[in-house]
Amino acid sequence: MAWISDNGLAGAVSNAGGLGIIAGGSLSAEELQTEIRRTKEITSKPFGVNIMLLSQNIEDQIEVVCREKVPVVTTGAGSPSRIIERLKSSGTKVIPVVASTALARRLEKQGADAVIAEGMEAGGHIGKVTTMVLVAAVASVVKIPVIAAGGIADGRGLVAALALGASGIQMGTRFICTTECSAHHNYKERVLSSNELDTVVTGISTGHPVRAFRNKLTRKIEELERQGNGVEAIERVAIGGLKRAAREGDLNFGSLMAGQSSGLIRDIKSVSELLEEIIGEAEEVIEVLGGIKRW
Ligand code: TUI
Repeated sequence: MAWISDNGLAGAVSNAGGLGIIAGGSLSAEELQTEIRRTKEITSKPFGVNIMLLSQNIEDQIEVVCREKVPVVTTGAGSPSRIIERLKSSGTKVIPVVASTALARRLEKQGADAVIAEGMEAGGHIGKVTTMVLVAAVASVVKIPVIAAGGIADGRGLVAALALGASGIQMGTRFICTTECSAHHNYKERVLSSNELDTVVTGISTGHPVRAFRNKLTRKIEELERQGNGVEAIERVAIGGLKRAAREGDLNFGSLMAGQSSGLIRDIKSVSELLEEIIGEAEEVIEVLGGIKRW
């Protein structure tokens, strides 16, 4: 969640018992170091950094992560094969996002500590398989823990993920609507007012599918794709879009990346209240399910 998940949000999630993740995005080494050090001031609990594998800065980011002894790295938008060993040798646990069983199997062999099986309900860069199918499929083929992601925003989703064989969940969109999230008010309001049909996937024709709220930017990208334009033309209109959305609150030409779970999100609350609520809901669902008998 580039430009969204910073030290304030990551620190709050770790303090509340989750594993807060700082978005590496396209941060420079210095910027990432600042984020990491501020997170360490907020929390003494483990936290992580996400390395987005399409970023230009990943070599610099890896150096900082190793130097700062960051406990966990998650990766996204590609295969982290070439960076696993370096991270592991500095004591960092590596948890890649996978969008297929093939990659999950390969990364388990290469030493991944767990995998995040992220379905196409998620926001931002996505794969092709739904969470319901991907989590079950990945959990069937690896022995390392599987974390479910994509479309999960409440206790019902948590229990469903556990039923599919996951050991835990990752949430992105739900954390936008927390008091500790620094995203622009307009972004939060867009999540709150949306329903499950308000996101669209652009970029399929270029091989970089991205889910975001439908707006003037996504319509422009769709038009460019229809006309057969390639990555460069699309990048020209999309560049800086995430920052425009998250920092300036530009609802028209910002890239408001969000998952389909935005249709489930109805309030802004603190991270600790949110995690308490989700666990409470999950406990209730488990109790009801425990009472269901075969007829
Ligand atoms: O990475 C994400 N979400 C992102 S990255 C991002 S920045 C961006 N902006 C514009 C275009 C592209 C990226 C915004 N949101 N989520 C994790 C994720 N990883 N979802 C899906 C995947 C994935 C997909 C394919 C991981 C591995 C993979 O492997 C393909 C292969 O090469 O085997």
